[in-house]
Amino acid sequence: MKKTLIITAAALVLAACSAPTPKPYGPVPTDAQLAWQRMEINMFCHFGPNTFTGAEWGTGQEAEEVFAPTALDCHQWVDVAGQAGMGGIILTAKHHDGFCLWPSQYSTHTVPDTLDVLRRFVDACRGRVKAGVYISPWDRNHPTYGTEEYNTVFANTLREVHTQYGPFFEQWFDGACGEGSNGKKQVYDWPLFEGTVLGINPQCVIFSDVGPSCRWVGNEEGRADETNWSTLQVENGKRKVESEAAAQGTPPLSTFNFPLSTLSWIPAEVDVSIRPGWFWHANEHPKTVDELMEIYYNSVGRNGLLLLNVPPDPRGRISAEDSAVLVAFRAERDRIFSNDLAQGANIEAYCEYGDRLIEKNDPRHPTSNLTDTAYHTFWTIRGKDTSHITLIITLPEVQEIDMVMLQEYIPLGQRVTKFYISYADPKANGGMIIAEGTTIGYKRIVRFPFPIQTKTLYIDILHALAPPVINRIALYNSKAK
Ligand code: FUL
Repeated sequence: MKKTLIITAAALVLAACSAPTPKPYGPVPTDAQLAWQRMEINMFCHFGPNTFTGAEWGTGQEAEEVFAPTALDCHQWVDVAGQAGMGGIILTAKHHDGFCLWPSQYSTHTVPDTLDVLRRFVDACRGRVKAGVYISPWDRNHPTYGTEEYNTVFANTLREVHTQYGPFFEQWFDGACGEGSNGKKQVYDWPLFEGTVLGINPQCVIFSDVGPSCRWVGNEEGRADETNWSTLQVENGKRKVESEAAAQGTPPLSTFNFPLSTLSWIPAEVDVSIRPGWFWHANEHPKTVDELMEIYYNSVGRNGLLLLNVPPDPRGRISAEDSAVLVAFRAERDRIFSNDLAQGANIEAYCEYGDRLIEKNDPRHPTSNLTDTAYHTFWTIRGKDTSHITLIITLPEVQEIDMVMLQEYIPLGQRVTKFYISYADPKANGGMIIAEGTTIGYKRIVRFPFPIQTKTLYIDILHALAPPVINRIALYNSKAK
C-alpha cells in the first residue's frame, strides 16, 4: 500500500515536471526585468545642492560648499527602506544642476574626495537592498553641454560610475532636456549612453521615457492607466522615434497592441514623491498612509512598479515624519494582504459556447496553482480558447470580499485584454457583476465599489490575445481587522 502511494506520488511529480510549458506569446521580460517587476516598490532619493537651497531645479551655479550634510547616514536610508518593504534605492547621483555626489574626474562641480556620497550609499546598500543610480543627462553646469563633446563626457561619466561604484540594478535617465550654461540644448546620443551602461552591466534595467528596459508612466502623481500594457511599440527593433515619444512623455495607448514585430517588453515605472517636491523642503510634509495606499493601488495594482521618492533632509537623513508614514504604509499593506480569502477555495475552469459551459480544466496546469503562493506555477486553459473563459471560485464558506488580486504569468507574455468579476448573491437570482477590467499583467488589484458577501465568485476572461496564463488569484477584505 505504502509502496503504491510512493509510486503514485512519484508519477504525479514526474507528470507535473514534464507538463509542457505553453509557448510564450509576444515579447516577454528578460530575467532582469522580471526580477525588477517583482520588487514592486522601490525608494527614490533626491539629494543634492537643492536639499540646502530650497530649489527643485538648481541652476548649476551653486557653490560646491552649499552641499554640506551635517549627519549623513546612508545606512539609515537603507534601514528605512527595509522597514518599508522596499528592496531597492535609486540615488540622484547627478541632478540637472550637474553636481556629482561622487568626485568625478569629468566635472569640477562635485563633492570633495572626503565626502563621496555615492560610495557611502553603495556600501550601505551592499547585501541589504539593491542600489540604483539616477544620472541626469541634462546638465546646467557642464561647460560642454549643448555640444557634441558632451555626449562623450556623459558616456565617460556613466562608465566611471558603473565601473567604480556598480553594479547597479537600475539606471535612471531623466527625460528632461533643457538649456545648459551656454544657452544650448543637447541632442542626446541615447544608443551611446545605453550601450555604455549595458556594455558594463548587461543586467542593468534602464529607465527612460520610452525604455529600453522600463518606461515613464506619463505623470508624477503615482497613477498608471487602468489599461496598462508592458509591451510598447518600437520600430525596426528600435524604440519609437525618440523625439516624438519623448516629447509626448509617455507613449499613447494607440501605440499598444500593434502587430507583434513592432512590440518590445517595456513595462511602466510609476515615479512619485512622498512630499510635494522631489527634494526636501522645510515647509513640506509627507503624504498620508491613505494617500500612499491609493498610489499603491494605482501603480502596483495596475501593473506598474512604484518608485516612491523619499528625500533625505539637510542632515543627510530621512526625517522621522517620513519614516513613520512609510512604516505605517507597510503595516497597512501587511494587514490587508496577509489574509488571502481564496486560500482553500476550489476553482474550476469553463468555456462558454453559446448557452453551453464546457469544462476546461487541465491537470498539467491545475487551477490549484492559482491559489498557491509559488511564483512559477500557473494555471492555463486546456485547449486554445481565448474568449469567454470562466473561472468559478468556490470558497469553503461565505466571506466578505472587497478586492481581487490577479496576476498573469508574464514570463509567458501579457495576454488578457478584457475581464469581469461577478458573484453569486444569495439574495439575488444568479450572478451579479461587481467589477470589470481590461489588462492584468504582472499584478492587477481590482477594488469593488462595495464589499460583497459570497461563497462563489466568477472571473470571466472575455478576451485574451492568446490562451490566458494566470499564476495567482487572491481575494481580500480591506476592512477586516
Ligand atoms: C523630472 C525632473 O525634472 C525632476 O526634478 C525629478 O528628478 C523627476 C523624477 O524627474 O523629470
